Amino acid sequence: MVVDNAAVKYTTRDGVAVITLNNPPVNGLGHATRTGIVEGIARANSDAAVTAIVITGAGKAFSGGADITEFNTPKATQEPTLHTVIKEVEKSAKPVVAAIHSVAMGGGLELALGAHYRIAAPGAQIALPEVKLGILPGAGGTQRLPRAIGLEAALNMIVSGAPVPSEKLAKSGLFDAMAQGDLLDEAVAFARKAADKQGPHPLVRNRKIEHPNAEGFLQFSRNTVGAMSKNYPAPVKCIDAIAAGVKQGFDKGLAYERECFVELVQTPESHALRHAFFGERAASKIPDVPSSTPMRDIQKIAVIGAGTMGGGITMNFLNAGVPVTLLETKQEALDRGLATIRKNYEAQVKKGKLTQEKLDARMALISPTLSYDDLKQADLIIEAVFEELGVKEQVFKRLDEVAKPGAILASNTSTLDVDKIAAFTKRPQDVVGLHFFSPANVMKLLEVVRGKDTAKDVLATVMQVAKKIRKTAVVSGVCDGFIGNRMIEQYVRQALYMLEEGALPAQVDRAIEKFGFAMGPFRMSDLAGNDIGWAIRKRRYQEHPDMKYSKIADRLCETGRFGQKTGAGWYDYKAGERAALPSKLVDEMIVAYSKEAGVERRKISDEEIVERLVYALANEGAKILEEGIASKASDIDMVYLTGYGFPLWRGGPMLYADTVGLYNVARSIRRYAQQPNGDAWQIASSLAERAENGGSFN
Ligand code: T1G
Repeated sequence: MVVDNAAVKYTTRDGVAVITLNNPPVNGLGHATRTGIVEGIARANSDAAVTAIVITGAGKAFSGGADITEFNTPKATQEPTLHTVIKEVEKSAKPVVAAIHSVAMGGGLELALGAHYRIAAPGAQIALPEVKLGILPGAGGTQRLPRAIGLEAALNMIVSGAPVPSEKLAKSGLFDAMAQGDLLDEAVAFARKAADKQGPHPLVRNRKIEHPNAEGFLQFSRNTVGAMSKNYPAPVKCIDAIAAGVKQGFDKGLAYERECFVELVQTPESHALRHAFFGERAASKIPDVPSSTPMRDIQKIAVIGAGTMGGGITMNFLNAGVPVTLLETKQEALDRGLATIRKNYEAQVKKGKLTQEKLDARMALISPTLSYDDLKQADLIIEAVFEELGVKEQVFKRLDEVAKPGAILASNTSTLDVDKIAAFTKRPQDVVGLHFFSPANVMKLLEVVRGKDTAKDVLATVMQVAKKIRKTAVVSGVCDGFIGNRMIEQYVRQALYMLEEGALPAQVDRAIEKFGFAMGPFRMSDLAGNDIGWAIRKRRYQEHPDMKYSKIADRLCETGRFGQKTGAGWYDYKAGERAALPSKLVDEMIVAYSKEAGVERRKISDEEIVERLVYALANEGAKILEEGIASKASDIDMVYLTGYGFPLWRGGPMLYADTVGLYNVARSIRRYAQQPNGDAWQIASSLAERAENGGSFN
């Protein structure tokens, strides 16, 4: 007999009720699913023909946990809550067996922990990943998992949130059996046998937590984890909830866990982490490119240019086991590029992160060549040659001659117009920008630059390639600097103005690094090379003579202080060291410059520094949204979280502006617009409008 509600299937088989969660894509435990389980348990217990119960999941998961799309909505706490569901499972007079496959995470694992028995298929991912969302297991996981697998193993799983393959937990006490063949068949047979057993069925909650020195272990863990997670409240709370159960027993521990959950789910850090979780997935969805868009078959990759970028790009594909034809114009450049790739891998072998055989296998995937003819069969060709339009023109004209029809031609340009590059070919529909960030084999961010003619299947294809090489791909339209660099330009502009107005490099960097940026603008510039910004500003002065800039950075570059590569930049550097030492000479140069510019230096607070840098990003991001260069605010946040060292626990510039309140952001921007250099603050109309009507970006 089959009784379906929206998200749960109920069938009976050999006297066993099978409750199948059916809430694609991962059987999130939304309200309908939770209701279906409770009803299923009640139905089974009232059916005399039924002796036992199996709970399992349809599709690609047992359950991926609570339905995070319900968070902070009434449905999340609408009865039956997951607590109620698990209580009904534990109270069932007939034995309940959880049949686990593929994924049992978060609330999904907590549901399984409430069952009397658990049987798992090998290869299932088992986790309590709540801490990665800035919360903690909120349906008994901090109380049952330590009782199921022991205090230390449970604490490690809960605090790390990392998945463990089910077979690794086979002997942990979590599973009563591992499936050898068909999981459901074996679960039903197991359930029938369990029904024959007399007496109450076992409950995880009744097990004891054995540990020789629980108090000491918990205190040690709390100190270590506390020190490592200063910007995130959840990890320590996980330990506190576990400790409450150890010290005060299951029920008090459960109540305390609940308190912690309610507190954490409201924190801005959890909001930011959930925003990033969904933002990462939303980025791969392009509004006018349906997910059903057919993709081109990409088997053969070619990279043109074996320099820093070309080498790094190549490594991404080698790491994914994809062969690459690597083209250079001169043998020594090719040899140098190959040597650099090998050196990078050897460094990983030294650190024990890579085996020698893996290194050899990856290097063997490279087909070096000096001839364009070897690119004839490539399905995707990525050029990473010198950033100059004339050079790109030669490359793309040549590609147009040799590349097979349907090959995707991608440019790694970071500043040039992808439409102009596409126009060098007779196939602009096959041209796209793939802007990797240096070091290309490390940085997760990949800006996919969509030209006006770029075909939809090309976009769909490169988004899939990005996923394969584990990049966070964000689609950008064509504009100067695309999304990330266009916004960082306004950020740097404010940084330079603040030097002119009274701040010094170390103060600006310290303030924004305290806010959470991995690196402030001046340390960053010294690392990347001040001459790069200088070249862009020179171009800018030609293209936009109206855009005012503080000339202070040009002064620095005129003295040859390009940063770490010249041993001196905004900071001084001891030979061979990377520590940025405030430079008296540069500070004096800055003070002299203010005088020359007739600017009265004043004390600038850290708060003003952070506001002007971060709001400059949000304001430019708003304009990028208005122009359709980015399709959603979360895309802009993903660019900054994965490519520019923006603090994850603040969720990105757009979410941060929402958190501050756009009304307050607009007020601050208007105040800065009244100050010297205030003409840089042209408030974005969409920001002003949202500020007026209480709107937000996300
Ligand atoms: N709720 C709702 N949707 C979810 C989801 C969830 N828990 N997990 C994934 N999705 C969506 C995701 O947004 C995407 O949607 C699609 O499923 C495929 O995801 C009380 C409160 C399960 C390992 O943190 O780690 O339980 O883009 O691309 O690579 O204590 O998703 O297709 O529209 O990632 O195969 C705890 C989070 C929740 C698990 C599958 N659970 N999910 O990976 O697919 S809090 C988690 C994942 C909780 C309890 C607490 C992964 C996955 P769309 P995907 P995948």
